Amino acid sequence: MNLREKLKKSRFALSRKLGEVFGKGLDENTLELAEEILLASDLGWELTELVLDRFNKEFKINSDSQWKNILANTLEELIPEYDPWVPSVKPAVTMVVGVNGAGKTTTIARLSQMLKKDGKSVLMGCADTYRAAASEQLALWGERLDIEVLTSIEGTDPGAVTFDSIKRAQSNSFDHVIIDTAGRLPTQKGLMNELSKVYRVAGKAMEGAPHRVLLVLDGTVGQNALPQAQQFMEFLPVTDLVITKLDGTAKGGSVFAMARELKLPIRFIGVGEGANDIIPFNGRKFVEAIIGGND
Ligand SMILES: Nc1nc2c(ncn2[C@@H]2O[C@H](COP(=O)(O)OP(=O)(O)OP(=O)(O)O)[C@@H](O)[C@H]2O)c(=O)[nH]1
Ligand SMILES: [Mg+2]
Repeated sequence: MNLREKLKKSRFALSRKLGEVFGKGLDENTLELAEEILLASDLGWELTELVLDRFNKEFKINSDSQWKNILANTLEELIPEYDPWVPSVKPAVTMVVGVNGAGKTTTIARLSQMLKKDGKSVLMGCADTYRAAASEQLALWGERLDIEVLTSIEGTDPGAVTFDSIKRAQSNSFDHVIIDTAGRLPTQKGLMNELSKVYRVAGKAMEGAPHRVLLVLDGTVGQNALPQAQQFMEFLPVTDLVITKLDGTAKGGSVFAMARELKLPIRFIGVGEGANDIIPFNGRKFVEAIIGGND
């Protein structure tokens, strides 16, 4: 997969535009224009100031590679290398949460496929018992990717499906269980309490479960997703982030703001609608894709 191609909107909005500004030589307008571009790519106020400060201090010669190096180094420093996300237990239980339409179900299907390709067995459990079509959607992915699914009936208890999924995975020696949950807004307190309950039920089915709680964020929302993410984190011990739809946005800069503000590992990013359009996130590669090389 060509990451640079997938992230071309962000690349264009950040790197290409900055290239144009710096290419004209340095004058008093340069940094002001750079500021506008950095803010538009959703880097956020603090990070934008940080980058401008570096430009101000370090930019001396008018060479293309120099501003790129300054920007790339500054952004790369914000993203540490992460430990592996999969715990060494069997089954490893992952719960996936987020607001409506963020890309949870798609992420689960793609993640399961990735694990399957890695030789792992996966059970996808549908604890989204709200939407009539939720179970069918997951079942369809299951058929398509040849991955087992535990479906649920609309209106039933999401905790029950979670419990059954983990028990089935235990008795059939699955490596992974990934639990899909219904989309909800953190302001919907009843639904949020229900999510906490699903979390607790998982722990009753298997000690220590769920081992990972992935919060899926819609990348097109950019930094505006931050308060929502923080509210989710108040209800649940979220362990990792997934940022989807980065193919459809010029706000790729928000990834750095998220990493900085939420202090959680960004594990995967979604860069398209296809079954393979999820990739393990790597800060250096991400920076390279939106800044590195020539256009
Ligand atoms: N372009 C693009 N589209 C995506 C990506 N990830 C998900 N989508 C699309 O976003 C839409 C919603 O995805 P779902 O996986 O159903 O989202 P969800 O969070 O499960 O939604 P609810 O269960 O209704 O809360 C679908 O049309 C997906 O194809 C991505 O990385 N890029
Ligand atoms: Mg869903």
